[in-house]
Amino acid sequence: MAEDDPVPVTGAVREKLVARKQDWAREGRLLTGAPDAAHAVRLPPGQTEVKHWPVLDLGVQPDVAKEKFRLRMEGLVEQRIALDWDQFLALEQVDLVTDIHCVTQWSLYDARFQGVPARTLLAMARPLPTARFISFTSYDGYTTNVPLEAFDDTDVLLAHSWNGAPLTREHGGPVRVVLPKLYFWKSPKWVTRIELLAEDRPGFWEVRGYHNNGDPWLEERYG
Ligand SMILES: Nc1nc2c(c(=O)[nH]1)N[C@H]1C(S)=C(S)[C@@H](COP(=O)(O)O)O[C@H]1N2
Ligand SMILES: [Mo]
Repeated sequence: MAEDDPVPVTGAVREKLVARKQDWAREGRLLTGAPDAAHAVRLPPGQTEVKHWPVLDLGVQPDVAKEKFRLRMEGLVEQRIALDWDQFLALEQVDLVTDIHCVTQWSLYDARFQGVPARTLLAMARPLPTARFISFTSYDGYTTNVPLEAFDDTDVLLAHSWNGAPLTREHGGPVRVVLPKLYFWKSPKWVTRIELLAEDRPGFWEVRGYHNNGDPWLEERYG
């Protein structure tokens, strides 16, 4: 949790769900061993298409008031950023239509997100040459990590809208990351802090048996 930005949360961490997903990682559940097939198919190995977007989180959904919202980029950067809601919305906005893939096996096609490109924030903060990894922190205390190259991509967004409407609280509003090339646990909801690091820092699921990289096409579920 970002101690300096407390927001009210409702619910309690669903310990049973966390324990079950940790067991899946230990048992290697859902692994199919299917080959990549060079993306000839749209569905990554072991996935099933869903028509309705499921909600998946730890069971704690923070209520982030717009006045309280801050989006920070810090760590190994030339210029730290701390944007409030209006400053965030004043940045260049883009639309992105993409497929998303959750490690619990569902894939949703053609999700339309609107938000600020990751590259816009990186251009403002200017990562130092020593920055190689990203650690995200969310208002529910969730963390996850990706290599800087994975975040520094044209299809990565700080999204605030989905299908033309504000992102609902359950899907991570006011702002979530959308990083479609990796399993969706690498796309933090209710994000507030983006830290640039020299050393990798595994996040919530990464320390509970989930893969550090998480490429759905390579079926990097557990590791
Ligand atoms: N802050 C936060 N972000 C999170 C999670 C979470 O528990 N907390 N769960 C992750 C997981 S496991 C998935 S599959 C997606 C689910 O996003 P959705 O609920 O919008 O489908 O959010 C990811 N981002
Ligand atoms: Mo997930």
